[in-house]
Amino acid sequence: GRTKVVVIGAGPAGLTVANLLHRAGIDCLVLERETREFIEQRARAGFIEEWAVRELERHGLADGLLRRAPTQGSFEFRVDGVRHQFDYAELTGHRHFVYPQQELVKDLLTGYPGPIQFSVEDIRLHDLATSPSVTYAGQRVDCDFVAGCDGARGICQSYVPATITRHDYGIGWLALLAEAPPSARSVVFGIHPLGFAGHMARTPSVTRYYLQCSPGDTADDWPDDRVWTQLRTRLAVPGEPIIDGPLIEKRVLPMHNYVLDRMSAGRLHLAGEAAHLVAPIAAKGMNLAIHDALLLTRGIAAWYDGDPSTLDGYSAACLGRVWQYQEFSLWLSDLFHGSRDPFTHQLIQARLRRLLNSRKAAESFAEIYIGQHADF
Ligand code: RFL
Repeated sequence: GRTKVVVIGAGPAGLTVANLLHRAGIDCLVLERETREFIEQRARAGFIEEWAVRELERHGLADGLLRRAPTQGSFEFRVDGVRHQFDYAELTGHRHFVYPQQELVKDLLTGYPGPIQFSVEDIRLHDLATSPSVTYAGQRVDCDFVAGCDGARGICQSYVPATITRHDYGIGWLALLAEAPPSARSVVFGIHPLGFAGHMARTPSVTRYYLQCSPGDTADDWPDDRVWTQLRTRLAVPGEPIIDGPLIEKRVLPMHNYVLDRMSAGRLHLAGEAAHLVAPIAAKGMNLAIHDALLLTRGIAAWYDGDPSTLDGYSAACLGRVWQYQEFSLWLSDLFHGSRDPFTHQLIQARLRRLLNSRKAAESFAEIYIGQHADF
C-alpha cells in the first residue's frame, strides 16, 4: 500500500500528529504496538499547560478537555509543617488543565477517522533517505514521511544517527494512584528531610501521590502502611489530613532524562519521548510531546505546499523548548530533593523565601512552570 505519512505509536505525540495531518487533508496510517483497550487505560500524565490546550482547541481537538477538565492555577509548598501557596495564574494569566492522559488519548482516538492498526509488532523502516517504506507482519507501506512517535522504548530512535545525552538524578519516585479523593485543593509539593512527597488531583475519586525513594527500590519495599505513614509525615500540616484509599498503582520510576541532539534522519522525524525524556518532576513530558506534534505537522504541511525549510528547522525548533524544560526540571529537582541535612535544608528555605517574597523571582518561575505561549 501507499500513504503520505506513516505514524508509529499512538500516544499523545502520534495521535496529535495523526489528527492534525488528517485535518490538513494529508493521508496517514497509524501503527500501534499495543491494543486499543490497553492504551485507553494507561494512566500517566495529568497536567496540560494552557498554551497546549489552546492549540488543541484551535484544531478542534479539545472539546472533551474543555468540557471535563478542571483547571488549576496554584500549588502549595509544604515545609516544616507550614503551607506556602503559590498562585501562578495570578502572575501569568494561565492555568493547567487537569485531564488524565488516557482521557486525552481516548478523545484523540475518537477524533481521528483515518486508518489505525493496533497490536502491530516488528515494525521496520527502510530507505529513509529518499523513498521510505515501513514493513510489519508481511506487509509493506510506501510513504513520503515516517513520524516516529513510539516513545522511550520504541524502535524509531535507533534509525536516527544522533548523539544522545543523559542525566540520572540518582533517585527514584514511587508513583502511586490512590482510589481516594484529593487531600488538598491544589497540587502539593512536600519538601522534607525524609525526601520529597507530592500530591496531585486527577479526578474527584482518584489522586496521584509521589514519594521520593531509592532508585533501586521496588514496589515490594513499599507496603501500603509504609506509603501512608510516609505521605502523612512528609506532607503534614495541621488540620489537613491525608485521605487514604486503595492503592491502584504503585511503581518505582527511575528519575532520568535524555535528549537526542537531532530528531530527524532523512524522511524520518521523531516526536515526543522517542526523541527526549524528561523525568515527571515538572510535569512537562506530555506537553513537549504535543509541542513536537504541532511543529512536525506544520512542517509536513508546509513541505506539501512547496516549502521544505520549516521541516528542515524542525529539530532545532523542538529542542529549544526541550532544553528549557530540562533546565527547569533540574532546578525544581534541586528544590524538591535538596533537603538532605540541616545546612541544605536552610538553603532550600532561603530559595523558597526568595520565590515567595520576590515578585520578580516568582514571575520568572511562574512563566516556565506554566510554559509559554509559543507562536506556531
Ligand atoms: P508514549 O505516550 O509513550 O506513546 C508511545 C506509543 O508508541 C507505542 N509503541 C510502539 N508502537 C509501534 N511499534 C513499536 N515498536 C512501539 N513501541 C512503542 C506505545 O505503545 C505508545 O502507545 O509517548 P509520547 O506520545 O511521546 O508521549 C509522552 C508522554 O506519554 C509522557 O511524556 C508523559 O506521560 C510524561 N508524564 C507527564 N507529562 C506531563 O506533561 N504532565 C504530567 O503530569 C506527567 N505525569 C508522566 C507523568 C509520566 C509518568 N510515567 C509513567 C513515566 C506521570 C508519570 C507517572
